Amino acid sequence: MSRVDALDLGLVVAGHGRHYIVETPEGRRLTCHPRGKKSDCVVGDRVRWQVSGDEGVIEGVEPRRNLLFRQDEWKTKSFAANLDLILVMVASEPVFSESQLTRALIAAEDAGIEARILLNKADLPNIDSARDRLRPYAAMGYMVHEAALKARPDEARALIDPILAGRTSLVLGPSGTGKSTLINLLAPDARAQVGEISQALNSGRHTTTTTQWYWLDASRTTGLIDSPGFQEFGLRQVSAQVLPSLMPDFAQHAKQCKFYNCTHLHEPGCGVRAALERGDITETRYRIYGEILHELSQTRY
Ligand SMILES: Nc1nc2c(ncn2[C@@H]2O[C@H](COP(=O)(O)OP(=O)(O)O)[C@@H](O)[C@H]2O)c(=O)[nH]1
Ligand SMILES: [Mg+2]
Ligand SMILES: [Zn+2]
Repeated sequence: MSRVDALDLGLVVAGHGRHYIVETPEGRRLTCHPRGKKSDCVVGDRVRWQVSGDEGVIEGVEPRRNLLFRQDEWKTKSFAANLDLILVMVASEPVFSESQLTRALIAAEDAGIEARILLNKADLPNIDSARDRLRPYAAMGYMVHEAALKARPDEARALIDPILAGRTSLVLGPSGTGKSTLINLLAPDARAQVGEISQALNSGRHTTTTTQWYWLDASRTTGLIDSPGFQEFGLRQVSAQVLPSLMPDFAQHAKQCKFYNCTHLHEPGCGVRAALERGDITETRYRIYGEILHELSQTRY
């Protein structure tokens, strides 16, 4: 057993800058600081730590099962690690961006994590157009669920509880879609769980500016992670060649392409463009593919 293996195990439940909140197996929470760059960690990480005064020092991070992150030209932003499910939330209002949705789904595919879509605010009149825009995502194989978290909370719980039970899930989505409403519905003691501590980490600000872990059950088997909204969702971690394989509607039709290295932009005998002509791939998805491919083909200096 190495020196680090002999240390206590903990779960990272919140983080901000170089401060982390680590939870012990007994459920005690304490502020920890990483020792050196090597112990940089994210929410969901299992870490080895030891006491240092009334705080803790993180000495090492256990190997990760997976890591969800986004990467633009200059920086990498990690969402969380060791996830079973990514719940991408959208709503009938505000109108959601299919580009953001697609990017989140691609990042999940790339990280090897199951993703589902949750459409909220089913009580509002705009629901029909939101539903229409999500139909292609269901057709390409994603589970698409619909709820009215605020208007019909009991019904929403009955739908969502079994999906999350016993797993670690990350909620992702633009602000205003109902992420906090979901957390407060499923974790009624949400404030008590991380509130005070994150208040300290956030220096008193009220909106979600850090990623936070909530337990949904007393036996602490079901974890739900809330993350702050984001503007950009860079996918620089993905190589241009594998991009179509991370988009299920493209992957399916790319098998028919004449050239194995088809970019689906202008080659003859392209199965993807044939599917686009038939309407089996939507104009929107094809446009988003082109935009992401273009980003990934930019030279980095
Ligand atoms: N009409 C309607 N409004 C909702 C529903 N769920 C949440 N909201 C409202 O949408 C707004 C944003 O919700 P919030 O949970 O703060 O979203 P967040 O920014 O994703 O955390 C709030 O005013 C909520 O009351 C719903 O099912 N129907
Ligand atoms: Mg919120
Ligand atoms: Zn092609």
